[in-house]
Amino acid sequence: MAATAGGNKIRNAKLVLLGDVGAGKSSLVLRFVKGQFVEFQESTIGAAFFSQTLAVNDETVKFEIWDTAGQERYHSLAPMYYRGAAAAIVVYDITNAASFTRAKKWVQELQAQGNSNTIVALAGNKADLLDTRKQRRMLKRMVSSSWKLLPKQLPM
Ligand SMILES: Nc1nc2c(ncn2[C@@H]2O[C@H](COP(=O)(O)OP(=O)(O)OP(=O)(O)O)[C@@H](O)[C@H]2O)c(=O)[nH]1
Ligand SMILES: [Mg+2]
Repeated sequence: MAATAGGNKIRNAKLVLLGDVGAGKSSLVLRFVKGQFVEFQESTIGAAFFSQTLAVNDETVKFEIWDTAGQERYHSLAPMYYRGAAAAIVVYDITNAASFTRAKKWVQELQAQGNSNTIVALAGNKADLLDTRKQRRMLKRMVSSSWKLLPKQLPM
């Protein structure tokens, strides 16, 4: 932890995003860091680094964000990014069951190989596309299984 000129404490927090290709990891980061959305976001190669500083109570938190690539060929790089992370956000596309299956695998990998202090959150993305009853039913099933998947890490 460091102190700013104004005496505020700065806490660095490593944050990693994991998830299937096209789930929307880069889009979530872009929204968080720049407040923007790009309809045709390019697929990430390897990983991309961003940072964002937020005031939280009397502290300033500097998020050091690793936006990883979902393509399978980059899988072996992932431990480098989630190692030592304060939090991992596992992203899936709520309209895509395969991306949820992939998200479960990421959670299992984090539980098996990650640091036990890392807070793991599951983020269902693309809520704007949830427009049919079939998709709503699918999401309900996904959410109920994520409760079983993350009994401790997901305070809902
Ligand atoms: N409708 C809709 N589209 C989204 C949303 N989030 C992302 N997308 C679109 O989904 C596509 C994939 O998004 P990305 O952010 O590149 O996904 P990614 O998880 O970073 O993918 P990789 O880098 O390949 O692992 C892009 O065309 C985005 O514009 C969302 O909330 N709603
Ligand atoms: Mg990306």
